Formats: sequence, C-alpha cells, structure tokens
Amino acid sequence: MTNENITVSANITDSASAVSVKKWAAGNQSVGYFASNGTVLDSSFVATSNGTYTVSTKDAAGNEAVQTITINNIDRVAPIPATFSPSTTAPTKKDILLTINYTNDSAIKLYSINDGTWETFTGLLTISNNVTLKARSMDSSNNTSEESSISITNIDRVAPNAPTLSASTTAPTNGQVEITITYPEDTTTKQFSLNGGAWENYTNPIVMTSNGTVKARGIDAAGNISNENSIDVSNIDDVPPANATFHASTLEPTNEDVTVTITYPEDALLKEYKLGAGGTWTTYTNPIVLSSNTTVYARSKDEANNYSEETSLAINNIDKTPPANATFTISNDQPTNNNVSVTINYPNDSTVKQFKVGEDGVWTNYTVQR
Ligand SMILES: [Ca+2]
Ligand SMILES: [Ca+2]
Ligand SMILES: [Ca+2]
Ligand SMILES: [Ca+2]
Repeated sequence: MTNENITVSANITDSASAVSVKKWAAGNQSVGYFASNGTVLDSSFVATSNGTYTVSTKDAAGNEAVQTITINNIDRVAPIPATFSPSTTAPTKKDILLTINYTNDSAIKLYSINDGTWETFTGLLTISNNVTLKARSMDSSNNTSEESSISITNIDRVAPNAPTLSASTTAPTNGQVEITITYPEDTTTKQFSLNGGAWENYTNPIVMTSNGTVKARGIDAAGNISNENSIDVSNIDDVPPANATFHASTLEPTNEDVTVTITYPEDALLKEYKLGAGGTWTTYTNPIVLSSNTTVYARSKDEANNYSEETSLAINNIDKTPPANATFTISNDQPTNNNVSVTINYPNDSTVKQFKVGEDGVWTNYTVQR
C-alpha cells in the first residue's frame, strides 16, 4: 500500500509489426474510445487514484488492442483519530486502566504522556497520576491520523482536611448545646460520631442535651478519609446546688438580737435570702442580724442557672417584751394579830419569780405557799 501515485509501466510488444500508437485512459475503455480519447503513452503513466486503467495499442497494420489494469493499493485516507476508554471517569484513588482504541487500519499505534516521547501502544495503560495523553496512528501507507487527547483528572489521593467543630456556647448552661461541624469543600460524605458511637451522616447541627464528645471526619468523592477532629462538651449542668443550711446565734429565748448565718454550697454563684414568705430575695453577703422573730428563707443559683430548693429557718425565740407586772393578794386586810400572807400573782410568761421585803431587801425566789 502507498499513499503516493503509482507509475504503471506498459511493456508493449507486437510480433508482426511496430506499434505505432499507444494511449492510456482512466476507466475500463473500449478500443473505439481511443479513436478520439486517451493520452498518448510513452512507456509509463501515472495512476493517481485507485481504479481501472486501460491501455490501447495500434500497430502499423491498424490492429488495435486494449488491456486493463486495476490499481487498488493507493491509500491516502488517514486513520480516524483514536478514542480512549478509561476504566472510570468518576473520582478515584486507584490507578486508572486506559485503553486506546485505534482503528483497524492503524499499523503503527502511538501515544505520548504530557507531551513526552511518542511510545508504541501495546495494550492497557496503567495511569497512576493525572495526565494528559495524546494518541495518533499511521496506516500501512504512512498516512498519519490527527491527534486525539484525553485529560485524566479524576485521580485523587489527597484526603480532605479535618472538619472543624464549634459549640453554640462554652459557658455553663442548663440547656442544650449545639455542635456545628464545618467540612472542607471537597468533602462529599460528612460524618460524625457521638460519644464513640457509629459514624452517622451529618446534616444539621448536633443537639447535645448532656455532656459528651462529638467526633467528625470527611470523605471525598474518591473515598479518601480525612483526619478526625473532636470537641468535648462539658458545660451542660442541670444539677441544682445543694440546699443552704442555717445557724442561729441562739435558739434559746432571748431578749437580744439573733444572728443567722447561712451556709451555701460551693457551686452557688448567686446566694440569696429573704425575710418572711413575702419578703424580697436579697443577695446574702453577711450573717443576718434579726431584732424580731421571722422566718429566714435561703436559695442559691449555680453558674448554669439552676436554682436550689428553698430552705428556711423560723426564728421565734426573740422576746423583748417584759412580763406584765405582778399583782398581790393579801390574806387579810383587816387589823389582825395573826400573820398576814401575801400571795404574788406573776404573769404566765414569767420564768423567774422574785420578791423582796423592804426597799433594801434581797431579791428572793418566790415559791408558792411558804
Ligand atoms: Ca488508510
Ligand atoms: Ca481529595
Ligand atoms: Ca450545678
Ligand atoms: Ca416576754
């Protein structure tokens, strides 16, 4: 095969007489055709395309003959450009197996990677990095196809960066904490794990109602898995402070002020008290000095806004009211030569009952019916 013209030599002999006229023409022509057609032939003619050619001869005696020859080895048609069949066009972290499809008339099959040297294609190529690959082929007539090319861009062996996690609050709270996870753009599968549990798909912020740990990782389309990141939630506190306790300076009856000291638990951030059920809650700073009986209430609040129960201490031992005056009853208020007994009537709240006889007498405990 050739992509060039073919020179056809006509070797014409005549046994009887000299050949006088030789002609050639394209196509399968008859003797008569050459009477007024055809090209005068010297010893050869040039066939520029495949087909049947006719050579005619006429000898001196006027005998004419034609002979045909068929030319079919001229090939000026280049092979169709090769096509490519990669094992996948989806993102992958594996090598890509690439077949180059050359047309059947390709006698020489060539490819080059990233404009490098043309290599002979012998079979499946293993592509382990993203490249641009060109192909071309030549047929047996040395016609060269146009180049075709493919860019391999879907090999990805780079994992996404680790996701980042943030909490809606890190301050103590008795409510919930929302964890928002931000994944890099190349993450196609977004995952989180709660308290070491199974990986789950992340769609919305994670609502934590109790303390714990959230881990996150991302996976790209090629299946590369990022490093993990995590956040510890430890600021959820729904445990109220313990109840406050009281200490009174005395619980015995007294005509003095009573001082009440309130002890709050360590986690009490706000310490409050009020006097009487209808009193106003007031911040406790120092022991409370009471000049009259009342009930002291106490409560506290921790950093997370949890309130303790209310506790109270009733103070009812302050008595600043003196007993009523004693009264006297005498056994006989008439002149008598008998003894006269004097009965002293003390009010009920008297615990100490005393009398003296005469301005300068000595206070003496009174006992009935001496
Ligand atoms: Ca060809
Ligand atoms: Ca990647
Ligand atoms: Ca607490
Ligand atoms: Ca009293």
